[in-house]
Amino acid sequence: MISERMLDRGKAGEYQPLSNPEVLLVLPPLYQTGREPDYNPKEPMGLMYLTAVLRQEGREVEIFDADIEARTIEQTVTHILQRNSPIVGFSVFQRALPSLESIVKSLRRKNYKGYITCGGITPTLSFPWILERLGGEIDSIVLGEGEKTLKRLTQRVLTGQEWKSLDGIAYRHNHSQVINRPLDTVDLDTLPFAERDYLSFCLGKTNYATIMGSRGCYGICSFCSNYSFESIRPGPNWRPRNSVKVVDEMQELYDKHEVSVFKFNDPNIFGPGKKGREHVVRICQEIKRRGLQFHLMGFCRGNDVNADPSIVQILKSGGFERLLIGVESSDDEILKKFCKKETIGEIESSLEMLNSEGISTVAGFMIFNPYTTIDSLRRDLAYLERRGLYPTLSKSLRVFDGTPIQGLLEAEGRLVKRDPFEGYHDYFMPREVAAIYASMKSLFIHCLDPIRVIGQGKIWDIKKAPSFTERQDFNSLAEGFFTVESFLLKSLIEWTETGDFNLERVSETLRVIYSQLEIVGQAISVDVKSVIPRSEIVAREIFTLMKERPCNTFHEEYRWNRD
Ligand code: B12
Ligand code: SF4
Repeated sequence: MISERMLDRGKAGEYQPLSNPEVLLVLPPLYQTGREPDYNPKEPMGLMYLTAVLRQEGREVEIFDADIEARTIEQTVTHILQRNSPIVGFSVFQRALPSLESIVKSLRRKNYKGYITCGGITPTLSFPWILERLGGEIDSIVLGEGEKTLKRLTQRVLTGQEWKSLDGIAYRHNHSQVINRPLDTVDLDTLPFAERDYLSFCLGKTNYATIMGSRGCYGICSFCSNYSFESIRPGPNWRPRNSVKVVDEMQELYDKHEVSVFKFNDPNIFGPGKKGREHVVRICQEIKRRGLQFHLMGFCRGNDVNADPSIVQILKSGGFERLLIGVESSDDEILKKFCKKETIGEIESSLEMLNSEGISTVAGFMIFNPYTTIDSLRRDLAYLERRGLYPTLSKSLRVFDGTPIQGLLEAEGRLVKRDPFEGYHDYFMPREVAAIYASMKSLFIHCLDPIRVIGQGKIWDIKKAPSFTERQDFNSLAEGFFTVESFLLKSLIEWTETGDFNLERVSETLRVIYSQLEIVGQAISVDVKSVIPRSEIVAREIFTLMKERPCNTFHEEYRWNRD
């Protein structure tokens, strides 16, 4: 059966019956030009869970991850029109908003009459912007976890029933926005295992599958969307799955598809306190009890390792080889502003404990953030070098809607709100720091990114090691990129402090950087000279940025339609 909306859309005689699948779940491409994603192609977990609950109800559902398939906007639209499902649901990251807009508008222009909904962290926290811009084309936005809501929405839409009274959705009505009350919490253990439609695709690229042992995080870091996302519904912010079921799911993937490398997508593998740690202990013990030889990676906070150092051995015995820990800054005052609730000393001690037992660590780090000073840049850089950590340096803290830091910066009078369809919110920064950031970005856009575009396939090959510990080549590649960025950053700091620079000095620095880039290029078979502009061009841009200091924010444009 068709929905009222579908009939509304067509003029008399124009209605075309919509076909199977009943629901098409789409991840729009972040890049609009058909460029391969710049992250490890990961299975779209959110859509996989939604698919699982709908299929459990007997619904015909397809997932179309246009991002990891590197589709253009046009190809994405064509595919959606070909499938012509009565319901299309988009899962949206902030930087995919421009793609969402193009796709949805094109679908409606081309007379797609089905029901369009969307969900995810960005739609949940930035829904007023989406409704304002696309409320005429998109029927509803699902707020928070989607399993229960999408199931009910699908039932109503496909049977032509009224859907506007459903909990957990927002929609536009005439010129106002209607926000229904949030839905109750999903009981994770009642959910079926995630559907694995993209498993072989992702295994082919990265050699690992993703898994979730829990949802949410007990942390309250001010820059993180997770807290706000989880807080829109009643109940605790962190919820574990039954540990035996988690291992059952992993074992099923091992038995059926020989998957032995897993990445935990949990924002934090540990829950709060002793009980929260015991959840991970149980998973590790269950893996060990079954004699499964897994290679595992996950995200966690340092304080959980410090609170009970015996956890390190347990993690190791379960197969954890690598943990990503958000260090963010080496400055305790900045960590306080971030509400990290731990000091750099504490975070370091957790890294050391893990490393001493042979568990490697990857650090999340935001060297450019609202509290960055020339001094903090120097200290952070020294810290990263001392610890042998190689994060990307040309990225700044992004202020997402609904995060505590957004309120904080607004209260400080430093927030420059931007429509998320156009870019990230900006915040005022001292001009000399903003000039350094703009210069780092210049190197990234002109040199590092084009090299990555060409070398992406090779980068994935390097990452496709049989275990996380065997990714030595990738570590040296990360070190190569870091060497280039840190060399420029050090020069920029020095020029700012001394004022002693001119075009010739900048050009000289760029020539050194270009020779470092040659080495990086060789590692990923990229003929660097053929993909980047002459060094004088980049040198001139950086010189001008440093001399004229034209910016007072870490301003960034979305470039996805150009890259
Ligand atoms: C894997 C991952 C990625 C992958 C995503 C791959 C993929 N296809 O899913 C990639 C590498 C692309 C990625 C990129 C980034 N990420 Co990320 N990522 C994650 C991570 C670790 C897991 C996501 C996941 O699997 N969640 C589990 C599933 C079940 O939840 P879900 O996706 O939210 O889906 C549920 C609901 O949202 C909803 N839903 C989702 N889609 C839809 C669609 C419909 C139709 C409906 C009805 C419902 C619905 O229902 C789902 C089931 O309940 C999360 C942490 C986390 N666990 O959430 C961070 C996280 C989401 N990422 C984060 C960040 C900061 C980033 C980056 C900005 C990093 C960077 N500096 O570049 C980018 C850009 C994202 C952006 N906003 O623009 C932040 C928040 C981002 C934000 N505010 O949007 C998080 C929370 C991590 C953190 N703690 O900081 N990320
Ligand atoms: S620990 Fe990680 S997931 Fe948890 S609130 Fe902080 S940044 Fe977010």
